[in-house]
Amino acid sequence: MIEDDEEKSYLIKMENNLVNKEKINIDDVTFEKVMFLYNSALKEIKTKIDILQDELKLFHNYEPIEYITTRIKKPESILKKMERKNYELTYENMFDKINDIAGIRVVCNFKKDVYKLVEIIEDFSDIRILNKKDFMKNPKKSGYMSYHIILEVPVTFSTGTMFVKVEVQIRTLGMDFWASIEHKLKYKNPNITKGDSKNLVKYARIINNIDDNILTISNRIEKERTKNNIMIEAADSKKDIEPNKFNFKL
Ligand code: 0O2
Repeated sequence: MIEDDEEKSYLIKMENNLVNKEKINIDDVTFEKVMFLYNSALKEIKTKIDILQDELKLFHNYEPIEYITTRIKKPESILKKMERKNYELTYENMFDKINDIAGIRVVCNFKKDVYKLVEIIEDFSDIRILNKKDFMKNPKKSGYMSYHIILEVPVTFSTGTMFVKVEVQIRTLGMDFWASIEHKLKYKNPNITKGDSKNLVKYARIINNIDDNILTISNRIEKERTKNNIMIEAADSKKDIEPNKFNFKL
């Protein structure tokens, strides 16, 4: 395992002239190189989750993922977030404190799928989990629900391997619908009225109820299917012990 200090010095070496306290300049080549690191990390995690999706389908007949999206935070948004949080605009702070420069969103059908995927991702042997936030059990005041994992993925370059941070957001279709709309209408919009804000919280609760009801239906269907399969298997095994007249030999 590469130690933290070793990693940082590796990064500094890789960036050549990137020194800890250097101020961020989004127009220079250093910034471009740093963003290359995050882009590479995003490709790595996307490939892992694509492979997981294929494996679950092929080997376990399980299709929990509806769709996956990825995005790299815009340079201006990185700076804005750092300013909002009162961080000095250095590359060091950008690496250490901004967790969602590379982001992947995994959208599932049911709440139970979200938790299943969290479990599976936690077990990926080559990633490092830094933090988990369950905004499904503890929704934000805004009504926002989702499961966030901040992790580091290993990215291998010609000169060595580096761990780079990615934020993984896992949520249901309903939560994603709400978050996308709310992001456009309210998130970071100071002009929204109190009434509209309240309504958005109300809609988040309604969507959560729908998610719960749909989960109940899905669990019932699943239970029924399992019961039927058990009955079919039992009937099949009964057939096996009956003498088969076509194969019966004296
Ligand atoms: P954008 O524009 O989506 O990129 P941290 O420093 O890691 O402890 P952080 O990153 O400040 O905490 O906040 P948090 O709460 O973990 O949120 C990370 C991301 O979740 C946000 O990134 C949003 O994408 C999403 N998010 C959080 N709260 C809300 C919300 O109320 N509504 C919506 N629609 N999305 C939310 P950014 O960088 O803030 O925004």
